[in-house]
Amino acid sequence: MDRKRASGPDAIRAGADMATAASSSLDALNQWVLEVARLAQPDRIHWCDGSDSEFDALTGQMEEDGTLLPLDAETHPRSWLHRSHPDDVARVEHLTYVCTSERDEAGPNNHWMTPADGHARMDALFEGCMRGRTLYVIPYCMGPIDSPLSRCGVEITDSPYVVANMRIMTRMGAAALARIEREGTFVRGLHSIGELDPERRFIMHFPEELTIKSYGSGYGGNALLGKKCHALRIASHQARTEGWLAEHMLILGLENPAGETHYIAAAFPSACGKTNLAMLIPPEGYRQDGWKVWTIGDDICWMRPGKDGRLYAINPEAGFFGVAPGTSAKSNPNALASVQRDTIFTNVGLTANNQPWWEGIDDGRSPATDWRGEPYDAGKRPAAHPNSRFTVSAAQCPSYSPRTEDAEGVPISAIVFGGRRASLVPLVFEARDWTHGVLVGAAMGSETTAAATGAVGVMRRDPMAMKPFCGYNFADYFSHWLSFDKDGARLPKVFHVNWFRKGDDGKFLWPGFGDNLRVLEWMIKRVEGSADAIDTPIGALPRPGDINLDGVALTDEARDKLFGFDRDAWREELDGIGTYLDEYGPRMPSALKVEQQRIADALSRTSA
Ligand code: GTP
Ligand code: SPV
Ligand code: MN
Repeated sequence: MDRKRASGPDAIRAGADMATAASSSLDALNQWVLEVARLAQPDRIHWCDGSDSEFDALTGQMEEDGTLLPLDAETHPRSWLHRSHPDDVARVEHLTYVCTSERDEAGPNNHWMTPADGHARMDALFEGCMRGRTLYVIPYCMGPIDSPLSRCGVEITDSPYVVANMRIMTRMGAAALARIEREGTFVRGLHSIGELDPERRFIMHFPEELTIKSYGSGYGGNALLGKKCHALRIASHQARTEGWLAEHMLILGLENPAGETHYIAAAFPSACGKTNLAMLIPPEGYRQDGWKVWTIGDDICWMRPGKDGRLYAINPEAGFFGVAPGTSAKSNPNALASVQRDTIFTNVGLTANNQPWWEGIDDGRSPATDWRGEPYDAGKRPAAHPNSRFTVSAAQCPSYSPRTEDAEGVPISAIVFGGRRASLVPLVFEARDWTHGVLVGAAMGSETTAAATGAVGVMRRDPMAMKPFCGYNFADYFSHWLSFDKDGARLPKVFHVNWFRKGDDGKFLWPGFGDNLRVLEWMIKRVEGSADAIDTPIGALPRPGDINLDGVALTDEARDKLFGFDRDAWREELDGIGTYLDEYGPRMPSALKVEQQRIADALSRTSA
């Protein structure tokens, strides 16, 4: 079958020929492409093969039409800046829907519509929307191409920027198509940038049909459908029925001086530190002793129990779509090294020499142009949008782990939950068992960030960092998590961290970044049984002496707040958690409510 024939003016007719000639497992795909073409009326259809020449042609075309601005070729070879529409700079949670036949399936954590209403609404938007445009068919694989944990999808889009990003973020093209042909199943993602009108924008999911329809945005998680739409919302739904977990987690390997590596998965909400932790460079003394962090993934983790009862994880993605602001040689040298070439930057500022620039890069250069393409004026707006990002292949990261390609995944020793909490929550604590760990995840709170449109800095419950991403009712999701605790399971220990505790002066009390390794070391020693802690009603807390703080200057206030807990304030927190669990009604597993009550009771007893 000559897929090349399907691009060009006769594409739709050629597609029809293909459909009759194709093997049965590709029939459904061809049929769908034809249906979409009939609805959206593109001028051309292009089947993406994922080749270098295709990427070069696409980026060349985008340079010509101004979608991509080439950066300084000496300092940033094969790299570009894309400026998105100023009303299209982040995920849109209020326009994101999960369409299940029963409303309770989607749960109070999702916006809901019936599948029939969802399709009707979206199909009306898609009607004729690709006239004058090319329809790109992107076959992709989430996860190593030969891994049993991986899943395939096909995104149809009219945005070449999306194609270029998907090429970096997923295993895209011929190999994915071959796997789809073999398996006969794939997630369907239909996307159009439409008019980029916030009033005509929806991100809809039909988990029962393994289908996504997204219209009116070209940005990140709204448009790169393999990422949040497939790998979290649809995949979480699949994972529930197939006995695995699809999570908003980084995966890292922590190698100790003895050369042993433990793998850690950590769920922090958007813009709360996953990329940074995944690429951490240990403090000087640790480096000398032989500690090393290996990066497997920075945003999404799929894991399932292996034969030995442990959880094995893969990173379904192949690239990073990372937050630019705050990335510096000091905070995240690995990220900075990764983005020196072959990178697409979105909504960052520019220096006078066409080099990318963002707040916090702190390298002595200064911005000339802001993310909207206007002369930089500090009084007007930041040079880089707070949610500006880089898209780069994971393999370009100096700490990239070869185990990322491991078809079986890596065994997870610890799961870490964490949020952005200016008050109350200590630096780290350990859950006493799996059920307590699930409650700790379910009760996660965090202040909102620029990764989604809406107010920033508002504290909300964001269970397991999945509030915007769980494709079904949270009550059922917590039950699913609890179900992993069964005979033969050797589950990871569960921890909670807070890098963002502030002092009375409003400044962060913990240095964070590389120094977070000190906390990871304690966790791994807890896993191995060689570090101390004190048991408290909220979990096991290290004393300052249990964590290596050599070279870290902490004030008395910092020590008290990072390593202590305020009983009265936690009693209130537990009340809040109880109220939150009750919002889910009788579907909420009783084990979590019993656990919440156990801790609330323990807090009352110790107050006497
Ligand atoms: P998404 O890609 O949106 O899922 O975000 P993420 O969780 O990967 O967050 P990322 O690592 O990009 O960090 C977001 C912001 O938090 C950046 O501005 C970082 O500089 C900042 N940050 C990350 N780690 C730390 C830390 O340990 N301490 C402090 N104070 N800030 C941090
Ligand atoms: C997030 O918001 O958690 C991200 C960026 O990782 S996006 O791809 O837009 O979802
Ligand atoms: Mn994310």
